[in-house]
Amino acid sequence: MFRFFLGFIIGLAFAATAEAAAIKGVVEGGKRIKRSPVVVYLGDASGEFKKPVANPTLDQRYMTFIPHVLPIKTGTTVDFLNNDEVKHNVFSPDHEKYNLGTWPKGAIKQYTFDKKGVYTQLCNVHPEMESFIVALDTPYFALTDKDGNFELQDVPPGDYTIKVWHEKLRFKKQQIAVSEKGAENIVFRKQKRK
Ligand SMILES: [Cu+2]
Repeated sequence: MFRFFLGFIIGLAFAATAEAAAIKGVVEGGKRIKRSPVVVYLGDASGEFKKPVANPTLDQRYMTFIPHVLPIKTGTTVDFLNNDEVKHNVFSPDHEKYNLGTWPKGAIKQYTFDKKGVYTQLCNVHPEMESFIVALDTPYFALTDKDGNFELQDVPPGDYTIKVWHEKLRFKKQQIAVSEKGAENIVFRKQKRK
């Protein structure tokens, strides 16, 4: 009886995971991807999606922004936290443009990204500081690891356009079919210069 019950539970678990699966692949970009990761994402998704439990943070630490690239779903509020002994400023020259001011260690400012797009983050005290917030109209996105590998999780089966964003490199979008088992070996190759 217990075995039967256990089998039933495992069966349920499988049924639950079969509804959404992972898309795995690699972006071939060499050293540039080691320096700055790629955002991999699916084309615009409609529907209601859960907001992250906690706001993602863009740290100002060691005289730099951490992380260098922060993908978010539109509607997300980002916390900008100064962790350095010096004051930092945060502004973006992109889209609606904003300047959050200049603040000391331990203080947080916030900004909510309602429009999709790439927002360059800069500090007017330290011109070498730069990072990117990528606001997307989809909850299906991931950053590549240092070797360019990515995994988009919990994607429902269907046909999608999969795209990538990198601060320097450009890649062609692809049409992919995602089954209940997901999709594997999606490869983005660097575009040859004409
Ligand atoms: Cu600064």
